[in-house]
Amino acid sequence: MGRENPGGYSTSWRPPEYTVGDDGKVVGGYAPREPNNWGRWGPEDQLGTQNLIGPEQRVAAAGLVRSGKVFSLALPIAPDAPSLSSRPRPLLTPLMTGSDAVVGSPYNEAAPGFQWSDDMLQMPTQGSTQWDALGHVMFEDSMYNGFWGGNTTTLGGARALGIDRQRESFVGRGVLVDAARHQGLDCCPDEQGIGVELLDAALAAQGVDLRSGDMLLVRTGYLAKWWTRPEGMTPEDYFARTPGISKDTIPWLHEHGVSALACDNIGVELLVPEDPEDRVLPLHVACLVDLGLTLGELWDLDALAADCAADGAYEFLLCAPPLHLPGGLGSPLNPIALK
Ligand code: UVW
Repeated sequence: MGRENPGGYSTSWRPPEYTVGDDGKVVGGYAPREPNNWGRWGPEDQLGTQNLIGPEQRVAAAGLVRSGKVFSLALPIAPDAPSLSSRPRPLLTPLMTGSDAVVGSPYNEAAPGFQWSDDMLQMPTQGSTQWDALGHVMFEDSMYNGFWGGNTTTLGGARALGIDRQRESFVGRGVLVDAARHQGLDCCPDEQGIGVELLDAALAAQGVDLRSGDMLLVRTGYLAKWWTRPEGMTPEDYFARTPGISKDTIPWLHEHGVSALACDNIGVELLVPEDPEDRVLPLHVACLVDLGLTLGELWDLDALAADCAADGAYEFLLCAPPLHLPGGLGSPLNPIALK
């Protein structure tokens, strides 16, 4: 990768103009846009907006559990579930099964009468319902709070901003905005930018407010279209037309103290550029790099949304920690909403 041609391949290279300190942070490099949270929770912070959820917010969120209803917001981890073509399908491989026990094997011979099955899962950490780690995205070599993108290596994983840093995060008040139902639709229109106006109107119609530390879930309804897509439609064709969160929400997310944002689409934001002059995936850069605001993708919000429409309660306890995966750049998870 040559610095004369950012993003492209070149045989030439020159050192960057910035330096990197012993703390792994860039000096004299990318300056975050406003709004940003760099330094807000200290120079070493790697939790970002999850700092907005403290004991007080968790206790209050626990008080939202009234009926005991539980909703899994996870897609099945399965080869036919939606994912980018660049991410290999999940592969569940049996390592030891009941058949081995019944037919007989050296293992079973060594433990007469005791029988077991186990298996192995291989999948991209972003290959299903997921959180993006704060280290998932960098801009001009920098990540959230000024950490250098070079802290992540193929062999070493994320030495800063890995998903393991947030293993005790994402437990608090969840608020659902059903952008599709609010418009009287099963699914938001293709390529619709879900902006501040629509979010505010839906929240008002749903009778729920946003409080600092809330995790905001926005349902577009687009996920259901995957299962009924025309034959031959590639994942890329399907994803390209996704409705998504508009970049005009960036100051709004910051002002409301949203601590995480998850959607039922592939990239949270629109994949068609709203403004061709702007940087690529502007919401990813603003949330993950500037604000330290974690993004969740491919969340299945349909059952929860149907229940919210039925009982009128769009707030709940959300318990959605990632796997304890040292150096991981994302994590699959089974988010649970409790009402
Ligand atoms: C990228 O933006 C590259 O991936 P994702 O949509 O999983 O965050």
